[in-house]
Amino acid sequence: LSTGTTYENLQVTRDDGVGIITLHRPKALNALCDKLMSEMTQVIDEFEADNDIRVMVLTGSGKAFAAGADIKEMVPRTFQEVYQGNFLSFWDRVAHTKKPVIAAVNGFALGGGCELAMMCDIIYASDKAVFGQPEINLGTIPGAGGTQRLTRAIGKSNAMELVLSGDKIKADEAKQMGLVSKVFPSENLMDETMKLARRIAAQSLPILQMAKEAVNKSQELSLQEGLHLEKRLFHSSFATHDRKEGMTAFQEKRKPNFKDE
Ligand code: CO8
Repeated sequence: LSTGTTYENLQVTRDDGVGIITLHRPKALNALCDKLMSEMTQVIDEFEADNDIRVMVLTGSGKAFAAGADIKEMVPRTFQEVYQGNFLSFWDRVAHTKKPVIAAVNGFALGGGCELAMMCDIIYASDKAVFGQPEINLGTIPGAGGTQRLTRAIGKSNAMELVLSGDKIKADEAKQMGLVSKVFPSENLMDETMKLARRIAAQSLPILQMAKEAVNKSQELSLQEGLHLEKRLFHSSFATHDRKEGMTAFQEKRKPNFKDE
């Protein structure tokens, strides 16, 4: 990442191999306007290509993670424009990152904000987080995974209730449904997220990527195909230095020295 690059809608920092992207558009609760999303795509491309970055963290500033797509920007758009221009098609960049991504949801994660969090690999939430797919109140439906990723995460009845009613849920309910993996007091959220990020960053990157690929494919493949892919990736790990090192270190009762090879 070119040092000193400033973004209109993001704060970008690096810490110990962890690349942190903070959505920062305070006047609109970090609503996802086109500019914000293209800036985020650019930063993710740079982090992906940067050998010093091993894990990414996505969070929001102030009382929101992201309050959704920018409604004011969408008001005048026509069907022809959004269909022919394939509106939102590039907004899923984060879902295609090979490096692990943790969402630290500190406040509102609504509509596209909830969908963005679900594109990440792990969701940690603060006790102030609020999740929902309120698009139905705007006369539209979720457009970036709110009917698909959400249903896989929390089951049909829960997802249907949120999508049809537009109701919001708090962090503890989201945890109970399996949408988020842990909830922390808001002042501890970033510390806890960074602890996890650093622990993940200390592992072998190619092995992390195999694990991530295998878990993600469970959302798309049949059980037989998924088990087959898992087995092949497991076999592939035996082609690496780090697999040999990890098992040898266990045998020798010492810490492994992974080399990403
Ligand atoms: N778009 C544009 N501006 C917004 C948005 C938004 N989504 N959310 C909040 N803002 C603005 C408000 O208009 C307000 O600006 P102003 O002061 O200029 O009027 C400012 O942010 C502060 O908001 P509020 O005064 O409303 O703050 P409150 O604390 O009273 O309420 C809420 C917070 C409950 C979050 C409320 O702002 C709200 O309901 N926001 C809209 C939530 C919503 O409906 N989101 C879904 C949007 S549709 C969508 O996301 C489609 C998904 C497409 C895919 C995206 C791919 C990643």
